[in-house]
Amino acid sequence: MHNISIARITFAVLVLWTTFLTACNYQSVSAADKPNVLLISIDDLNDWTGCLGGHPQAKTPNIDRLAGRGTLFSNAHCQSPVCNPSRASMQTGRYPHTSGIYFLSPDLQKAPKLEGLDTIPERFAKHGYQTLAAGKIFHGGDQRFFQEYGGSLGGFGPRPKTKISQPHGHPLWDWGAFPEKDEMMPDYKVAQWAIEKIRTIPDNADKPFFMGVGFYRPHVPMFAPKKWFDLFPQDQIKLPVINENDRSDLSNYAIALTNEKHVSPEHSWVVSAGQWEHAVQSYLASIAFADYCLGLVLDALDKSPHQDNTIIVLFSDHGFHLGEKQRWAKRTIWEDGTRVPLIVADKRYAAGQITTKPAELIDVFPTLLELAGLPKDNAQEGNSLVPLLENPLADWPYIALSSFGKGNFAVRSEHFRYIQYRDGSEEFYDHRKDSREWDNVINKRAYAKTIKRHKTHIPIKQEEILPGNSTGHKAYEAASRFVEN
Ligand SMILES: [Ca+2]
Ligand SMILES: [Ca+2]
Repeated sequence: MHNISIARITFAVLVLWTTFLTACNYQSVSAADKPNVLLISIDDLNDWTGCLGGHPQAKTPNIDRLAGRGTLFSNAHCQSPVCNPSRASMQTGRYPHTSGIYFLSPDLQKAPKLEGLDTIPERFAKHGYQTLAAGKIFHGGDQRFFQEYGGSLGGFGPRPKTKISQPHGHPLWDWGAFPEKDEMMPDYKVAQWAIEKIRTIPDNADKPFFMGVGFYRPHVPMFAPKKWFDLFPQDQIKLPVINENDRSDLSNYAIALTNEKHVSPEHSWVVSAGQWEHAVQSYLASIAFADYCLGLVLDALDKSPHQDNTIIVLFSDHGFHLGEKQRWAKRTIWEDGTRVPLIVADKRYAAGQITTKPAELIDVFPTLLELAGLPKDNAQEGNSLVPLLENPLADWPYIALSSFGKGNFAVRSEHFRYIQYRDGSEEFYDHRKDSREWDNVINKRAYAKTIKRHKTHIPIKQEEILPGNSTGHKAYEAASRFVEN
C-alpha cells in the first residue's frame, strides 16, 4: 500500500515535470529554431529606386543590394494609396473594403470589423517572439503593438522657421536642403536605435526577435542635408516624362477625386513657381538619404550573429506622383499611386530573383507566418508569396487590388490595370506597351474579353466608409457631385 502511493506520487511528479518542460519549450522558442524578422518600412517611396527603374537618376544602392540578396516583387501594390489604410490593411490581413478604413482616419483599433484581430507583431509575440520597433511601422501609436518601442525619434523631422520652397499650404508640404547634419534626422536616429539592438541581442537569446524599422523619408517635408542634394545637381535633373493631354481620356469624377480638396500643391503652381526640378531633386535626395540609413542597418546586421537567420522584408506603403497626370503626391489608384517597392530576403531561397507576378502588401502577413513556420491563418485575405520565392515564374492566379473609397477600385494583373470609379467610369491600361498609363483603352474592342475578366475581381461586398475628416474623406465628398443618383 505504502509502496504504491510512492510510485503514484513519483509518476504524478514526472507527468507534471514533463508538462512543465513542454510548456517552457513552447513559450521560449530558441533563436536557433526560429528565424528573426526585420520589417523595414520606407514612407511614401514610389518606384524611384535603382532596382525598379522608376526614375533614371534614383540612387538607392542599399535597396538594390537587398533586392540582390532576395526576391524583388517588381509588380507589387498597396491596398490604399494613403498611409493609414495601407498599413492597417497590411497589418491585419484585411482589405480596406472589409474594414471600412479607406482613408487617413479612423485608427485601425476603431474599426468594428477589425476588433480582436492581431497585427503582425502581436501575432509573432503570441508565438514567443520578442517584438520591438522604432520609427513608423503603423500610422501612429506604434507602441500599442510592440513589446518595446524606441519612439518616433522626431518623426517627420526638424523644420526651418520659415518654409523653404512652398510658402502656402499644409505645414508638412515643403522641400529643400535642411537640416545641416545627418545626425539631426530622425531616420538616422531610427537606424542607430536598430543598430544598437542588433548588436546587443545575443545570438543565443531565448526568443527570436521581430524588429520593425520605420523610416520617415521621402515623406514630406522632402528635407535632407545638402550633401544628399549635391548628388543630384538641379540643372541636371530629369523631370518625369508626362503627356500634356493625359487627362483627356479620364472622367470628371476621376479628376475630381484625385485633385480636389488635396493638401499637396497643384501641378500648375509647381511649374509656374519654377519649383518642379527642385521638388524632384528633393524627392531624389530624400530617397538617397533614407537608403543610406537603410544601409547602416543592413551593415550592422551583416556584422552580427543574426545575419544568416533573419528574414528581411522591405516595403513602402504607397506610391507618389511628381507631376504625372498633372498632379502631386498620393491618393490615386493609378500605377504612380499604387506601385511600391517590396523585397523579401530569406537565405533559404535563391538570391537576386525578380518576379513580375502581382503582389500586394496584404500578402506580407501570411508570407511572414509561413517563412517563420507559424500556423496559417485562413481568415486572412492576402496570399503567402512563398510560392514565388520558390519559383518567381510560378503560376499565380492572383491580382493586386487597390481602392480609394468605396466604389473606387483598381485591379492590377501581370500586364494590365483596370479601374472602376464610383460614378461608373472605367479605365484600362496595357502595361506591355503603355507603362505610363497614358492611353485609356477601355473602349477598344480587342480588349473586351480581358476587361471583362478583370472586372470580376471588383468586390461585390464593400463596407461603408468609416467616418472621419481626412483629405480622402473630403476629396471623396467633393467628387460625389459627378455621381448620378
Ligand atoms: Ca505613407
Ligand atoms: Ca490618358
